[in-house]
Amino acid sequence: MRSAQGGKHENGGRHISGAEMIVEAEAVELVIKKLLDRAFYHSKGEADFINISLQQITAEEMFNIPALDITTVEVDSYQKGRECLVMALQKIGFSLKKACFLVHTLEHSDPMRGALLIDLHTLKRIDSNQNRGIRVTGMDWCPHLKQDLELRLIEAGINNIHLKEALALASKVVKAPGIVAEICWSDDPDYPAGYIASKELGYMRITQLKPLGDSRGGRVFCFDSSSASLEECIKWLEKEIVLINRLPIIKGKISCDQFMGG
Ligand code: WAQ
Ligand code: MG
Repeated sequence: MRSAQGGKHENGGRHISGAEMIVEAEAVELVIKKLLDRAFYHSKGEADFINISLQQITAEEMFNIPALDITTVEVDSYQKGRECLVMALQKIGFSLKKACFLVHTLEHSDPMRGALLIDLHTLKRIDSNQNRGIRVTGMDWCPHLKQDLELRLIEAGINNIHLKEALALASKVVKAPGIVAEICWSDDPDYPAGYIASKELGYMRITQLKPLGDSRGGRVFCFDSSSASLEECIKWLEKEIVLINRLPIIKGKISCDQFMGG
């Protein structure tokens, strides 16, 4: 599902919300109703364009992958959160300059429904769709895991729809050929948290990456062009169907200073 205000996305409408679900055939009607509700009632505003598309898929077409493990870094301001994000990028091998550039790129990105794909060597944007970016599709949790996931997240005090969807997405993104890291914060004005995901860090949430009330958000995917082909990477992100078949390990919460020091 994708929804926009002021007409279709492709005609310049402002992106309101989007979501992906993989369900058994019997659940389709129910899920369409859920997606419609999400499209209509959103903190970013009222949609006047909604597109819901359905595709039949078979078990043989799907890849199964595990969820990334979750760490939460607690910060008391979004400025501190962004410092922490820069530090995390440095921990996985980026220079300070590159790390700052990537965070700056996300800060100043135009609103869109997809992600910016950035080449790590040139620091240039390499996805071709200027207004849309790369839209990752075709991922969800295995239906039989959803209840246990919910219980684990409730127990950890972090159960919400943003996290569940973002974790599924990031788990897929990190497995893409050539992707070294993803950084993200939500475009929902009432959701200030975001994350960095990579093979080494797993899914590292940062409790504040933007001020409350701000409806600017986005995603940056960092691509190493020396290790994979761009076509393969985009095919994985946009076309392959992935089910998350292993629950995340939920590590404890740490403070920003603990993370910076450790
Ligand atoms: N593929 C690529 N980019 C996307 C996609 C997608 N499927 N969906 C959203 N984006 C981009 C787009 O630019 C949005 O404006 C931006 O990401 C933010 O999307 O653990 O809710 O769906 O507590 O608002 C982080 C959760 C939640 C942190 C992120 O993103 C946590 C979130 P949103
Ligand atoms: Mg959103």
